[in-house]
Amino acid sequence: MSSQAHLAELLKRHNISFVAHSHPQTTDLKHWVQTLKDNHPAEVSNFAPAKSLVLKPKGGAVTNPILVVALESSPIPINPLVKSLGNKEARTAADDVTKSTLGVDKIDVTPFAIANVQDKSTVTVVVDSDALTSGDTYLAFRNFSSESTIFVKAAQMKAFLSGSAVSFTEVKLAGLAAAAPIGKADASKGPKAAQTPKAKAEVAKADAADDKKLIGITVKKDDDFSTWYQQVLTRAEMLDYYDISGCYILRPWAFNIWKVIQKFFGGEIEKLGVEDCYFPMFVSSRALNREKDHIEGFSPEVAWVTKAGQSDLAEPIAVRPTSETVMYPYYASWIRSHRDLPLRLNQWCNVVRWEFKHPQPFIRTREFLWQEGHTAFATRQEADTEVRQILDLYRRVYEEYLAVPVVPGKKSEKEKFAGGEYTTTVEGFIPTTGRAIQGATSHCLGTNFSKMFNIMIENEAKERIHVWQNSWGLSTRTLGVVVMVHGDDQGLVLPPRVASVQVIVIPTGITAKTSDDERANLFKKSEELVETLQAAGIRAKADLRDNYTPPFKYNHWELRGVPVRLEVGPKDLAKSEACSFRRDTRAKQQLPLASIVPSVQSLLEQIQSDMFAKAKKERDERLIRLETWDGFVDALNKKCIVLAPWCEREQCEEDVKDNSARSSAGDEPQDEKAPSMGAKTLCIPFDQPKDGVIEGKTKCFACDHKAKSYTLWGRSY
Ligand code: 86X
Repeated sequence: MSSQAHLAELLKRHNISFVAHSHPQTTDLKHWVQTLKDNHPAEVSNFAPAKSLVLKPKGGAVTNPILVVALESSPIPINPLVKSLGNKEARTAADDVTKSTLGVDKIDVTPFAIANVQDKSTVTVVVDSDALTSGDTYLAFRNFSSESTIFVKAAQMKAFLSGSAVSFTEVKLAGLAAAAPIGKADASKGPKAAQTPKAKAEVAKADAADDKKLIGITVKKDDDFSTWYQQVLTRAEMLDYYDISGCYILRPWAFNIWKVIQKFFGGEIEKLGVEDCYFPMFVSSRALNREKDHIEGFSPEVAWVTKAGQSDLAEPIAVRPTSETVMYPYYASWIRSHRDLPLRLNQWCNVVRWEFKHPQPFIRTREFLWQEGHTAFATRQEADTEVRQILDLYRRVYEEYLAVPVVPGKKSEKEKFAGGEYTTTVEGFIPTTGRAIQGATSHCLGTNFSKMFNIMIENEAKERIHVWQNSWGLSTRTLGVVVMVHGDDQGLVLPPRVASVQVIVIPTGITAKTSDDERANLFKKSEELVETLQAAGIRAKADLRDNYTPPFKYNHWELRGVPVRLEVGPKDLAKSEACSFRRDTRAKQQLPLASIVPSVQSLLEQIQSDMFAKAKKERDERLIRLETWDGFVDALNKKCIVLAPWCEREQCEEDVKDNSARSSAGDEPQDEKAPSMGAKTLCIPFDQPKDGVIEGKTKCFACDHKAKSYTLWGRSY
């Protein structure tokens, strides 16, 4: 079997999807790269050529190879790299070593060769973090001994490596190379060999810079927002990529925020009389299709289960994209009289919508978590009241917990949920991209669904009437919004109310002269401080790891967005103080330990309200009020949203969208790099300007009709 066929077989066996591409034999890496540039399959337009190299640590066992996978364009600084892994030196492995350990010839090495290794714990795999910045990018792997290339998505390769038992690390190779001393063939004799105190200090500084490169955020939020967002999410350990496009792993650091939202919102709806429940995730096609009319537009997104093992199911079963069709047949059977009302149920669950637009973690994913509330009332008025109560709770989730300002309002006819009577929404804003984002929705379904599902009661006047229904949902999109709004070039910035660690205590000021007793005392005092804070209900934690320096720990917790750091050093203790650092402004302040609890409490509250005020100021500065079309497209291009008087006609809304699209071709943008999309209405804010529309007088900003309301417009997610 040719090596290429072998690789294809191997990938199939591991369920890794790939694209195989034949081309003329290539002579060397450069030639190969050029060949791919000139001629590659259309579906992999977004790809990066990769190279693989096998190293054998010097003095290490022949059977403990290091497999390095890098972008073709990245340098592989061998010695700095192996040193960062804790080895002394290494050299490229000889042909026979490669063959005996990875089961392939040196020229055929790819990361997938580890499938051939019996004891995977013997192999270390290092992947160039630049190769992983976008999980959706295809990596091209060349099989030198054949005439073809295999393309695999970076996320798939990563998932394959993470799922195997090899020790797998990501390293920023370009950063390592930059930090390596120039002109030294042997880097091991470089920095660490420094002898004078000054040279040692320089080395320490360079090492710290190195550490930061490897683990920190390497791009600026304003320069490359999408890479920044991916790096923040993965390096702050909120999320990991998965080997199915559009699906992501929510790690505890993210899930803890979700739990805070669940606790607040769950508690509030309980007070309103809503009860939690759980319905199955599967829907029969018969049930799903009862809602045909408005399902129609959504049907390409429905995921179906068609098989159990190898045998086809008698009937395919859908995975819920939302639960109206799952729940309402049972509402029909449970609701008989007005005494059965109101029926108010909520469930926290996952839903699946197989979208084909560009996925983005938390913001647009194929599976997501949400709560969906489904309620039924005897009267329109009760339903109306609830719609607004729930919407106000959504506003509070964003404003009081996530410190993100939102605009509550009503959706236009074009943007509302087609199955309902009207839709209300809270609209957020991402300043960096200038795009608005729907935060949550609360719908009045009217009697549309009760008519479809025969949900009827006999009212007090003994008339058979259809019940009034609402549905409302808030999803894990919230987590994406909080990251996008507050994060900075150092990483995540968490609002205190949702941070699972609000205060990180770090002992510092330990030098060679510090005695063991002094050091022990510092650690003890740090622990006591944490206990004091915890007793007052503050989510505090001490970082007492002894294998990391204080600056390393500072970076570690800053990247993860912890709102407050307390540094405790011998000098602070001598004065009975701690030094506080706030993540949002980076301001430092000495705090007396005697009053540490109230000081930290008020600091956390201050941070929470300052973060909201800052986000609101930024949003308000980009919310432009216009009376006419003049300046509309210009405002959008300057990353603003616009409040303008509008006639509320659907045709007008479509015209605005067309006339504000930068290019008429391709309406949906791939991501924020393509801000050419047209503007949509975001909502008709409930809070209308004081000097608002004068009925019959004020003109629509976009056409010759009379305006009905001030409406918020913008490019949106
Ligand atoms: C609309 C409406 C509503 C309960 C909410 O917005 C909040 C919580 N549901 C959801 N919607 C669909 O009905 C829908 C249906 C199918 Cl089949 C689909 F594939 C996607 C959908 N997306 C949204």
